[in-house]
Amino acid sequence: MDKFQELELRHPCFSKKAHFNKGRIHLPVSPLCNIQCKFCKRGFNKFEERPGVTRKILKPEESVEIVRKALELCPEISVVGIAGPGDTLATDDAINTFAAIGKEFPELISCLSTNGLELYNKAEAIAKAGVKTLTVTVNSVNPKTQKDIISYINVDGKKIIGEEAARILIDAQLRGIKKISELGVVVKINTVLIPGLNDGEIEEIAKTTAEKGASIINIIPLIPQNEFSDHRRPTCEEIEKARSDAEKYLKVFKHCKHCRADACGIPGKGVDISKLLYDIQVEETFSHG
Ligand code: CLF
Ligand code: SF4
Repeated sequence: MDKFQELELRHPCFSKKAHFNKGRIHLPVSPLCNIQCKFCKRGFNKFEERPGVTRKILKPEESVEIVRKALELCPEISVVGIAGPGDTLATDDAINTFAAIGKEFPELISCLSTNGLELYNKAEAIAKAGVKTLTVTVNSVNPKTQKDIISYINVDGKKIIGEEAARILIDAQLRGIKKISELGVVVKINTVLIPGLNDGEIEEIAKTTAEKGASIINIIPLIPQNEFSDHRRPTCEEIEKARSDAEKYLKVFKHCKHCRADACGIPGKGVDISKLLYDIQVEETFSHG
């Protein structure tokens, strides 16, 4: 059995079957982001079911006990993911967390989700921390489109905007995907489908990322919010078209649940047990997968 076939049995974001009988826990340890996507609205609450939302930020050292508790409540958990609420590589919290989790629970699959800006720079550290699967959100490989999806990026404390920012991000993502794939990590692509912006580019995104080593893609329908609150969601037909465009080059995962940054449980069963893990009062004050 090859590495991908094994993931199809054990990782709920790699196959329909595993999605309905395997669990994942997300550890919300990454507080900051190094770019601004125009559709992103991060927040803290306990009711919204979408990326970028968490009840709290967990400290890396609190993670081991949270995972232990989660496994008691849901022994089907086979994946520990970190997907926010900010970018997992904007700080070292995610890498440090995986290093600790790997020592304590070596049987669990470590899964990281990132915008990819720092992926090339941190690839060795990611592989060394035991990450086995990694998702990069690639919304365009064309700087003229990407510049309309992001407001800015931050590199070494410098804010960069426009096409220059878009070019740097795309270049970092593609170099990062190639490098981390060569280090043996299985790469999944998440693409937010934005009608009128990138819907004609899905085939190109899949072809380009497959050439760099990606194995599978997940098309995520836009949730209109923040600067994109006036945009519309893609229709079911548009989502199907995007999936069949992508399928020419990559396997397509079709069961995504837009998980919160602190989600826990078997995604296909639709029951989130994270409320049982975080016994706290939160203020109502919002990734990645
Ligand atoms: Fe989490 Fe993402 Fe890993 Fe899965 S979620 S970091 S690859 S363990 Fe999965 Fe949730 Fe969709 Fe993400 S259903 S949002 S694709
Ligand atoms: Fe950052 Fe992810 Fe939000 Fe984009 S979607 S701004 S990469 S946290």
